[in-house]
Amino acid sequence: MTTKLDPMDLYDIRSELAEDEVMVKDSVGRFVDDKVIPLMREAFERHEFPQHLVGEVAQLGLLGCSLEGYDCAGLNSVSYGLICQELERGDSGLRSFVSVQSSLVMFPIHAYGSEEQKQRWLPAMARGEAIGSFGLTESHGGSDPSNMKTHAKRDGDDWILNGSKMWITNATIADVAVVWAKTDDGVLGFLVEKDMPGFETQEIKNKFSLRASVTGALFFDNVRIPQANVLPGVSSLKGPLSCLTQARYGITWGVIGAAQACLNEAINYSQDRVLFGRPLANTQAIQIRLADMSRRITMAQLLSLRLGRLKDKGEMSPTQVSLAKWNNCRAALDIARDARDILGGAGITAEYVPIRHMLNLESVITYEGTETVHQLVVGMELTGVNAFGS
Ligand code: TGC
Ligand code: FAD
Repeated sequence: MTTKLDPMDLYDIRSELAEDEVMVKDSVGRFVDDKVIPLMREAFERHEFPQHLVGEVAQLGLLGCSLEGYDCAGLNSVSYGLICQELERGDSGLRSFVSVQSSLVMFPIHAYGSEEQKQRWLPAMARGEAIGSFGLTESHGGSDPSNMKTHAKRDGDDWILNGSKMWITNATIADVAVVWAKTDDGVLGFLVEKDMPGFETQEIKNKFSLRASVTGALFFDNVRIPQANVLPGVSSLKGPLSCLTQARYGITWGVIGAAQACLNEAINYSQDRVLFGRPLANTQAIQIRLADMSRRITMAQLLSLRLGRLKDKGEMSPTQVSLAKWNNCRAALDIARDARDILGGAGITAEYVPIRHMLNLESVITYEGTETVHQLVVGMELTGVNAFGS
């Protein structure tokens, strides 16, 4: 063998990227190496989201980066994917923050909001001065949002909102929550502001996953919402589900970063660790396991790049996103678990990254549609039969 390949990029995906995409990847990569990785272990251990990073993330233009106008960067979808990949190489919690702000809050305001709503929220959110959350899931069954109980009734020019949402990223730090509720006019998106009377939030404090991210519940007790805070452009489940397609796309890239961090740690550790008179990396069994991680990462990279190019041409289908979300999350979680094992006892400590990524990925494979949900979406495409219901 003559050429030396990049262990994190065996198929030289980098050479498929445009110059501006490489610049985005490298600048976010430097930020993650310098500012994110050094503090994530402690943030995870302390169960704290490093909120002071929000300003720097905003300065880099990463919030709402693929939206046009309103102080957003207007980058293409591949660049957004690369940003997610680099951020999640640091920690899934920071990528989650950017996903929610960009794909689940700024995207619906941009796609379905009034001009006044866009002017009010998008520039402030791009600058990181306002934080958003997205309330779709309810405690009685997140996979089936059509069964939502949260509802709003008209009262003159206002709406009265009642119900609750569970497992909401950024719940207690958000200035505005995009809340999806049933109404006589269909499923509508409400911009619920943090100080509206009757609106309460509560953090979930005992997580063993995504500890460096804020997760919580939202409660609505007769919250009065003016008509001006209702997204006028959508009135069905298509609203929230279209946001999920944006966020799931980013996740397909993000988890590659987590997997790369684990593979990198497993390579380094197995080269240093001497057992039975030779480095672990010199054994056939370990090399096969490392090679298998690399195979899975390479397949995930190729899937996401193809998906991104389709998205940029306006040709990406939700089923294709489901296949990649399922494949890439499964690959990353399996890689993280295997890397943890290659590190032996050391692998259970936060001194090394695999266990943190492994625990985070248990959430990532669950949120934005569980693995089963995405398998059934693909199954429905193949058979034409909806196997979700009874
Ligand atoms: P269904 O009847 O199939 O569709 C209703 C309407 O929505 C349209 N649609 C989509 N549009 C865009 N993208 C998609 N992926 C879409 N899927 C469906 C559809 O065309 C239809 O439009 P219209 O015009 O006819 O009204 O709806 P269903 O309820 O039967 O859907 C089934 C299912 C299981 C696929 C869906 O309910 C589902 O995806 N469930 C999973 C729920 C989920 O993923 N929740 C995520 C919550 S948010 C979150 O986890 C954030 S974590 C963020 C972080 O921290 O990073
Ligand atoms: P359930 O829907 O109860 O699923 C339980 C099990 O049943 C799963 O294994 C599932 O795959 C399986 N299952 C479901 N349907 C079927 C079927 N038809 N056949 C066979 N098996 C099935 N939601 C938001 O709205 N906003 C957020 O910001 C947000 N952030 C989150 C952050 C974290 C850290 C977590 C963990 C979750 C977050 N969620 C958020 C919620 C997330 O989207 C849900 O957890 C997810 O959709 C699954 O819902 P559930 O937890 O109620 O599980």
